[in-house]
Amino acid sequence: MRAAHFLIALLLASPALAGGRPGDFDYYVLSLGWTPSWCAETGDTRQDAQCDGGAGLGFTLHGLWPQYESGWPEGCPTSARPPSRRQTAEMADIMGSAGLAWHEWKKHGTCSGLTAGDYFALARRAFGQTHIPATFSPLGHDLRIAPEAVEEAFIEANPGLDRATIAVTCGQGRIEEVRICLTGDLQPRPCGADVARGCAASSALMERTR
Ligand code: U2P
Repeated sequence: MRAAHFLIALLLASPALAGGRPGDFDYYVLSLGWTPSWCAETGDTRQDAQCDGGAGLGFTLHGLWPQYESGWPEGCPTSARPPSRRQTAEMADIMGSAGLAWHEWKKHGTCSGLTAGDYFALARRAFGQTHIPATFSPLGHDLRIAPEAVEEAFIEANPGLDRATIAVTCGQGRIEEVRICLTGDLQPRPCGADVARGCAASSALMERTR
């Protein structure tokens, strides 16, 4: 009995569902990562080239994630062919690395119901239609900023976005991501409650672009 209760609690607590059905989801989250934060937390230790001086990366495409109204599918069983090396390498200009493109296909792209080529093309279109506010590209100095101010900057730069369609995340005292909620044809739509719950800190650090 105890074990059954534990299993049910575990399932209810887990927002990700391994083995969803490709194409069976409610909306997309376009996730934009602040590269200087990723570098400080992960990339510098790996000596990743996207963190080198002169790389100039600010907000980059983290992923385009099929979502349920609550939670999301991941690692869907699919007959779609995995992307070629060339396809993942071609995403590095906006994602920072081919490795991330591969990971995002396996975890999220397989749930899109699209071929790898169409999934990457859609992700590129979603990223390309989003205007990065001028203050962040490039950011010439370290900035302590309220997450709401990051949201406001994106709303101002992107007519069609409002507070319901965007969320900013933070961690380790840094702004980490901007998440924008989109319909299947990439129109802004309200985020699910789980995605909308963003950074709870009153402010966080955005380090300058390198
Ligand atoms: O937040 C940590 C990681 O969980 C995945 N995630 C999070 C929220 C959400 O709505 N959807 C989602 O997929 C992301 O995993 P990744 O793609 O980085 O492996 C996110 O980084």
